[in-house]
Amino acid sequence: MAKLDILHFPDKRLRTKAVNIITIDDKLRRFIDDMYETMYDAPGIGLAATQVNFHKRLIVIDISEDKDEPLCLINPVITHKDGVEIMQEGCLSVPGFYENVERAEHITVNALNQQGEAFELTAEGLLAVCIQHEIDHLDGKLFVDYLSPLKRNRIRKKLIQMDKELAQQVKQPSSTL
Ligand code: QAP
Ligand code: CO
Repeated sequence: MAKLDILHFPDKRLRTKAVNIITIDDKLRRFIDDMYETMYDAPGIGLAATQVNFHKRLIVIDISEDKDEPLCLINPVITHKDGVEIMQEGCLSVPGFYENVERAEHITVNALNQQGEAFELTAEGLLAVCIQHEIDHLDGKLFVDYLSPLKRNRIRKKLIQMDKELAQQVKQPSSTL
């Protein structure tokens, strides 16, 4: 198992549209395990392959308190949406920022599991919001896209600064200061 690096907004690679997965084999299943490890370690409740620079349609989610309800969706497609729900969202690709976003309250989604079997899921509340947020990633979309340009630009500038400082810290580890 390995922890994967997470891309941060405004990295252009987060804008890539992911393609459908054709072959579900052991190599892909090992990658899915790495995605779970990365998400649980963060810690986060959802991670899309796009965020770890793998541009295929795959997401992992676990919204449970005890982190023992993993959910993997391969080639997810939302077939039904209704209602409106406003929830505060965050994102591992936008660390430290949380804003309200409006999404569908109830959804039905079709996907494949890790064995390549098709299944259908209906969701509401946090799970419904999380699935919509993660599928957005696969289409190159981020929650900050729903905010005003002013808010989005503030977040962009702060994250560019933060990542610059992080890169400096890596070049000058505390032991050499
Ligand atoms: C998407 O996001 C989501 O800023 C998943 O410093 C979030 O797991 C959907 C995280 C909320 C619906 C509601 C964010 C971790 C995790 C941060 C996440 C951070 C550390 C975000
Ligand atoms: Co996200």
